Amino acid sequence: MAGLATAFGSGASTNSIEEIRSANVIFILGSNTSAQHPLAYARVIDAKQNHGARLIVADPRTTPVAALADEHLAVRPGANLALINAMLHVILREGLEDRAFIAARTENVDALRASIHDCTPEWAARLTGLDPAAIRRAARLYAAGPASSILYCMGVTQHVTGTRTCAALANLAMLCGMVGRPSTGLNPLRGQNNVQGACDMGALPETLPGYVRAGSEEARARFTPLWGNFANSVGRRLTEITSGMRDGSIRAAYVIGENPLQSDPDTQSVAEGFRRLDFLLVQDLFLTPTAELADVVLPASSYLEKQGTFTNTERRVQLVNEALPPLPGTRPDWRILVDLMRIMRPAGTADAPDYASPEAVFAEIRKANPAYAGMSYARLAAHDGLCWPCPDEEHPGTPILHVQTFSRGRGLFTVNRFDVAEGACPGRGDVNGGACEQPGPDMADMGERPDADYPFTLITGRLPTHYHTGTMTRRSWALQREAPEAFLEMHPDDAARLGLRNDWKVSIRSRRGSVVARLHVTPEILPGVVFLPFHFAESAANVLTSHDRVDPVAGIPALKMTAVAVEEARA
Ligand SMILES: Nc1nc2c(c(=O)[nH]1)N[C@H]1C(S)=C(S)[C@@H](COP(=O)(O)OP(=O)(O)OC[C@H]3O[C@@H](n4cnc5c(=O)[nH]c(N)nc54)[C@H](O)[C@@H]3O)O[C@H]1N2
Ligand SMILES: Nc1nc2c(c(=O)[nH]1)N[C@H]1C(S)=C(S)[C@@H](COP(=O)(O)OP(=O)(O)OC[C@H]3O[C@@H](n4cnc5c(=O)[nH]c(N)nc54)[C@H](O)[C@@H]3O)O[C@H]1N2
Ligand SMILES: [Mo]
Repeated sequence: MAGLATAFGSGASTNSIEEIRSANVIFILGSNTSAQHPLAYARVIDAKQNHGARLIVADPRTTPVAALADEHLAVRPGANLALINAMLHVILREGLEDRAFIAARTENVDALRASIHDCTPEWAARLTGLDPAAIRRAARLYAAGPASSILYCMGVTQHVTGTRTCAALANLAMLCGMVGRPSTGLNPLRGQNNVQGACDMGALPETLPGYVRAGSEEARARFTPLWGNFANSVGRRLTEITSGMRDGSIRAAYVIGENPLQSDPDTQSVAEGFRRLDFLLVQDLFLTPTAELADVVLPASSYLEKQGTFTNTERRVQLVNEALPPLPGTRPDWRILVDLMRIMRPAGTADAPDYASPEAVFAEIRKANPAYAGMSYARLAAHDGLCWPCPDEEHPGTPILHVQTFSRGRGLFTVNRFDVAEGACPGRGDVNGGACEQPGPDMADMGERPDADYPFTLITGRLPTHYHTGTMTRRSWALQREAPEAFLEMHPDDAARLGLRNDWKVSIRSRRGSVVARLHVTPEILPGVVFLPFHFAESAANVLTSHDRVDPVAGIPALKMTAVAVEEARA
């Protein structure tokens, strides 16, 4: 969101999923689309097989969507930004840019031009491991369009260069005039069914509903009429919360629908933080590892047992209805929150608001976030959802953003350097010689790079058959049958060199800890890179990952780049 908001003024997906079908070129980065976003993938297949679309996929692994690609760019983990900057270089060098669009709709192109002057495909080849000719072909394909659509996911954002790479992708789209038209744009595939909705509601440390900056005068003026006095201040990011637990600046926590003991990086330090709390409240469907540490657990009802809205990746707000009554002893999250608010109101103050129903909550959402103002439960039901912004009750919703102008007026080209000093040591500021325009503390390196002791780069991620920490999917016998245990993907050359065979149990060790998993030898991953899903508590990938390597702007941990050693597990 930070990368796109800087460029466009809005951090949301620009186009709708259905438009993927009619794209001429689809450029997918760091997304295992068939496994994680099957509905988007169905449109990719249709575009490719029935409408002649060309497909470019950047991924260190030969995922099913990469196997389908006309151009598979098997980029080294952490090097996306070098790839994109080289594509920008080729486009400008060969005059493939959309000059009319740049002149009419954007600003700062000269700064971009100067910044990527030396980012030749040959320069990028050293960092990405890619053939310079392949980078040139990808740049030409993307620029030719006429409608080119970019989809990306966690292989882009879960790196220390995540925000800069998103901003660089915005540069790419603007340079070729691929924004504001059907089947173009920049489409971050949102992870959960309602992560877009959570952001729209202000569930981000820096923003309140509608992306109003927390702590600002605008926030005070906008929300005081709705809420009276409220905590108008910037919060902490995820990794800052767990470090706050460790240093004692956070004493209590209320965890709703999240299992940080397995999903946050560096499990040991996360557990240490949670154990230091004076009070932990967990609200979940199941007794997760996090809930086991709690002082109080509030059992919540599942999505099947409640009413409300979800806002999906294309900004479509959809109504869901109660299909089953809540299990005895559980309540929907909204009801628990409202009840807690009533109990916790300071003595002598007016009654906390009592919302009679989810629809009453939605009525307040419409007031708090103008993008939702024109939506009602009746309209959402009648239209199969509406895409925001939808400012009034006559408005049909907005599947495509930035059609006439960008949310910020002109689209802003940004400088996103990716400079690796030759032979620089890992862990120091060896990438980005401070030339990045994004704010941020010490410019991080490109992640934890391999060395003699930890020679492999570990990517952590997902399987099609499980969901995150597995607290839900591992209770399904059918899904368990398909994927009963963790496995580590490794290239045959690496396995041969280490004398390891398929199906052996191996131990994977990082600077933080070690786990055991079964070895899966496959040519569908780059040599030197290994992949471990994070679904399995008994082989928990986040025991290995690091919490102090984060994107300096967004604070996202570098979950896709951990240096590890692999050896036979003899225990
Ligand atoms: N079945 C299932 N579906 C899900 C989920 C689930 O747990 N299970 N989770 C949902 C959520 S919340 C999310 S966020 C999404 C995540 O969806 P994805 O991001 O698609 O899934 P990941 O497995 O995390 O990683 C995606 C790909 O990034 C690649 N990658 C790693 N490093 C790099 C890099 O440096 N460059 C490039 N170009 N690629 C790289 C990996 O090889 C991997 O194939 O899925 C959602 N959908
Ligand atoms: N190493 C590594 N770590 C990662 C990632 C990675 O790629 N690699 N990806 C990261 C990403 S993108 C994500 S999104 C996170 C996901 O991390 P988490 O969100 O912590 O993982 P989940 O297993 O989805 O946990 C969700 C919990 O919510 C509960 N739940 C489900 N529905 C409801 C409900 O309606 N109400 C309540 N109260 N609870 C409910 C479930 O039982 C479950 O315990 O993991 C992150 N961590
Ligand atoms: Mo996610």
